[in-house]
This record gives sequence, C-alpha cells and structure tokens, in this order.
Amino acid sequence: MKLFRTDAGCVVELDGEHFRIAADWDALLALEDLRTALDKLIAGREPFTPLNSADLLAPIGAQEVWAAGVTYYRSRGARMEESKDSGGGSFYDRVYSAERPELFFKSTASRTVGSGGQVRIRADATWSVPEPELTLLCSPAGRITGYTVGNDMSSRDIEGENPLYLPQAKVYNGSCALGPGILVSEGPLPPSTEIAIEIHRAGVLAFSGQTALSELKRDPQTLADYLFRDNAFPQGCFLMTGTGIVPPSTFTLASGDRIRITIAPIGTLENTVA
Ligand code: DO4
Ligand code: MG
Repeated sequence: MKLFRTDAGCVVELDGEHFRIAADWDALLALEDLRTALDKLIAGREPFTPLNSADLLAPIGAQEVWAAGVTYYRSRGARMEESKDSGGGSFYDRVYSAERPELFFKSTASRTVGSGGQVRIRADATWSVPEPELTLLCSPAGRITGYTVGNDMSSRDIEGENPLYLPQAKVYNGSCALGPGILVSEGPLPPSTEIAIEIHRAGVLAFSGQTALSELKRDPQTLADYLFRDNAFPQGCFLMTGTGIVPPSTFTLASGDRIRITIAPIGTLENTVA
C-alpha cells in the first residue's frame, strides 16, 4: 500500500487502484498503525482514474527530516578522502565503526521538494552531489511505519573544509527531496532491495550508480531508536539512512541536471537541479 500527498488531498494506492481519502496529512503520519487506519479509510470507496504525477506534493507536513551519516563503507571512504587536508578523516572512520551512529538535522517541509520539484545547489558551493537514501517514516513512538525515497543534497567542498561546517553543507533551501509517496510498511524491506541513481545532463547519462540495503551497516530500527533517545516527535518524523552511492570526485552537479533515484518497492524520485 502507498500513500500520496497531492494538490487535491491524500490518495491511497492499493493493488494498482487509487482512492481519495478525507484525512489530515499530519494526523495520518502520526498514527502508530497507519496501515490499519488506511485500510479502514478506503473500505467501500470507489477507486478513481490513475494518479497524475504532476499533482504530487512532497509527502511531508509538520515533520522534521533527520539524517544518518557514514552508514555505508562507500560514504566512509569518500568522507575520509574529502576531509583529509582538514584533519577530519579519522572522525568518519571512527563514526563508521562506533556503536552510536552519526545523526544530524536535515530539513523541514519548507526546504523540501517532492518528486517533480527543483532541488538546489548552494550559491557558495563548488562541489555538490545528490545522496540517494532510503528514508524512514517514524511514528511518534519511534516505530517505522513507512518508507520513502530521499535525496540528501550535499555541498562536499564545504563539508570537507571542516566537519563543523556540516549543517551548512546539508541544510539550505531546496537541499532535500522526498517522494514520490510513502510505502506503508508491512515489515522491513529485504536486504536485496536496490537503490539506484541516474543523473542526466543535456539528455545524456552523466552518472549512474547503485547499491543495496545489504550494504547498509546499521539496522534502520536501531537508527530510529537512537534518534528518539530523549527526543520527542509528536508529528512523527523522517529519517534518511545515509548514502551508499557517491559520484567520483571529478563530478559536481550543474543547473538543469535531472536526478532520478529509484527504490523499486517505493518508486522513483525525480528532480531537476534549479
Ligand atoms: O558525515 C557527513 C554526512 C554523511 C552523509 O550524509 C551520508 O553518509 O549519507
Ligand atoms: Mg547523506
């Protein structure tokens, strides 16, 4: 089952059929048993013609977006390399193997775009990349109730200059994309689940990469448990789980690039760089 936020309200997809439901987005995302509630809301309803992707909005209301970092070996290596001149290298190595994960505040709804929207490069950055990440929807009690596709846009030159610049490298207008909708959870996604990215520039493939959840070093529920330690999220929250795909150091995003991130059970998040 999938849940979408659209111009015309909330839409549930089940077995290829779409149902409009009269519900408040934030009230839905705060439910501990979202699946059961949605089953009840669509019971007896007539499906309507398929969803138009142009109507989709980012699946976020009052929730905060947080992110985990250095959860894949590829990210550890890329971060150690980018920060070797600033002395940051060993931090990344240590956090990769530490029990406590790296968790950082990433975004709010106002800085987040949905599928079809425009992500941004910081005006004062010279090296920018997308980070394709499985993103968890967590209930107020800290349970994983759904999954979406996320793009943790990052300014690698700023992050590499000094690890203390991380919030500036990560949090700015248009730095986060989520969508296209939420896969309502019926349990964990299998480790074989693939995450894939394609970046097209002027119609030509400029970069592609893929990884699988089996490469994620941390258990998603354990990441959520750390986030909820002494932290309340009355509206629920989103938690990005880190990137396992990093383009080569010679690659930086440019205006007009088209970014497609696919996690098959959830869908494809598609954005253009402003
Ligand atoms: O520690 C810096 C950020 C790491 C990150 O965003 C990632 O690994 O995905
Ligand atoms: Mg990331």
